[in-house]
Amino acid sequence: MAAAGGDKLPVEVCKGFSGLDRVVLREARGSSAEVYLYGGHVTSWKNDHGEELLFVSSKAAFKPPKPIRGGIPICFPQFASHGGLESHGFARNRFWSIESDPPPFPTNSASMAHVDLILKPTEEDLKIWPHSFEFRLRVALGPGGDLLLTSRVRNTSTDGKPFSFTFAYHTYFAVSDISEVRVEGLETHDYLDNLQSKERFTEQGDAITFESEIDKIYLSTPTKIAILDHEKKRTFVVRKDGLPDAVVWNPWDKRAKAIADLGDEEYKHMLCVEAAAVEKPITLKPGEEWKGRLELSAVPSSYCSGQLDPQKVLQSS
Ligand code: TA6
Repeated sequence: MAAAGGDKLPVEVCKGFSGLDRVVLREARGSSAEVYLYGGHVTSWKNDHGEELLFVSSKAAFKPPKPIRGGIPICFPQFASHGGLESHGFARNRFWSIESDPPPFPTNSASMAHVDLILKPTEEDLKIWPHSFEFRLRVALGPGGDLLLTSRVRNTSTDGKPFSFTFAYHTYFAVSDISEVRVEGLETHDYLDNLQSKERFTEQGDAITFESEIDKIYLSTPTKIAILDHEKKRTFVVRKDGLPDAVVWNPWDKRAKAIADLGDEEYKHMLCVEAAAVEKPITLKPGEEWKGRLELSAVPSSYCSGQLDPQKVLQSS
């Protein structure tokens, strides 16, 4: 492997918390990412100044079978409680493997620092979700420090039966102060409000700001969403493909206190914006494959509210 940024390897497998296997990705200009094989879980994404861009709770337990609080949990084959499985499905608390020679990906991420992971069901998994599948996840770090996640789920059943699933990249973004943050791109879209029995509403014309608990599934959303952090003067741009929905979640003070692996005040420094497929489950016949792609960028917020065009921001940065 070629060296990236000094004499460090661009892809390194090492031990993380609790002795769990962890893959570190490094890009020549200094950005980095970390992925735990436990959960296929991205737990760190740093820019070339070494600043952490993802939130991970100080109380996160890196102790199976508990999922890791923060980073990018993979919700599969069920989002939240939309089905009979444990909340957010089981992929986030299974041990994934590194796949050294996966079938070719449609994207050009092979040239970047990347790792390919694979999850297949165990006999125990098949008892609770009786469907054979292969879930391939590529995590890649772009030359400018962008983080790219590509998921491919294949129905490998031999019984001729299709299966359906829901999915989310449950991304926890690190923010300076939730009260100073706005999300643009979801205005005027319909959403299901988890705090109001999943009733359907339409979002008003303004960007979303935060002053209390929020747990909404925005439906049929655009492929680009921006999270503006005024205090940090940073904008996250979320690009997604194959993932029509977008979940926005912050537990706020009361619910945060009820979450054992989240500090009481930590809700102020996190915001989940989750590229997802929830409203319309994905159905795969045997032999079929689904792809869901997430691309995250962090750029300086060099524009005022109301002038947001994430594409322009990226081009001018
Ligand atoms: O994505 C939002 C959500 O489904 C919320 O309802 C909230 O419970 C959150 O995920 C965290 O779920 P977890 O199972 O990780 O505690």
